[in-house]
Amino acid sequence: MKQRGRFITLEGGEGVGKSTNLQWVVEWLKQQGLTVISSREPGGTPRAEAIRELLLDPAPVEPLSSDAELLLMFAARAQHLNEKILPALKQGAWVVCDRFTDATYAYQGGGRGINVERIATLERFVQHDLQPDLTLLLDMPAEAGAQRVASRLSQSGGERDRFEREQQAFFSAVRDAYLQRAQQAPQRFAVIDAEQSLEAVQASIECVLAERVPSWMR
Ligand code: Z5A
Repeated sequence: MKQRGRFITLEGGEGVGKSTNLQWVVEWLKQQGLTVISSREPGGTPRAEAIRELLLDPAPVEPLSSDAELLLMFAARAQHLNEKILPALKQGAWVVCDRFTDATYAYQGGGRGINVERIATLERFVQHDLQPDLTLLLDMPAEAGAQRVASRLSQSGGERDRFEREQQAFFSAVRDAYLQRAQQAPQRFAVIDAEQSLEAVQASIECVLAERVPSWMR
């Protein structure tokens, strides 16, 4: 029987560099001879991407309640897990994902103020005992992340999504919740200073990967 693949997630507030570094992590793992797929949340499969559209819609026909937002996050996750993540891990592929359930604790828990016990109940229902093997938390002050997003949007002419329209206080609460999660599970999390240059961020990530990945390949 094939050895189960490993599950690595990238987390952090807006603009911290998750998308930029995700591909770099994938390439690093491939260079070790591993079979790797990348994905993102919310989304990752056609139906889960359709739910993402609902969640990010900057001008919804009616406000989205916090409870509906939470349930849609887990609906998308259930689909993503069953259709993509679990089959890939079972076949021995490694999965690198831009956000996962820590984002729910940070945004719906920290940002929206939903009780963490309710989130934990849904987490158990959808994931059973699945947890990422490693979570790279790219951390920087919320204001700095917002500046990166603003300059990216001014270059691309893109529109802010429903989350990107939130206030600074929301993003500061998100950051605090992420850091609290990292403190609660230090063996799973690696906190990376995302304010450094891209080269320095990638050097920090490489240290973490070089320390953990070889033992998982034996
Ligand atoms: N959400 C939720 O509420 N609950 C959940 O359970 C889940 C998600 C799963 C969609 O996420 C939204 O869903 C998200 C939370 C919510 N909303 N927010 N905010 P998303 O991942 O699609 O959106 P995002 O977090 O806003 O991603 P982003 O803005 O694309 O940020 P990023 O991927 O972390 O950053 P980036 O695009 O790689 O980099 C941003 C810019 O900075 C870009 O121009 C880079 O070239 C630049 N950059 C990156 N690194 C550096 C360094 N080191 N130095 C200088 N410049 C850099």
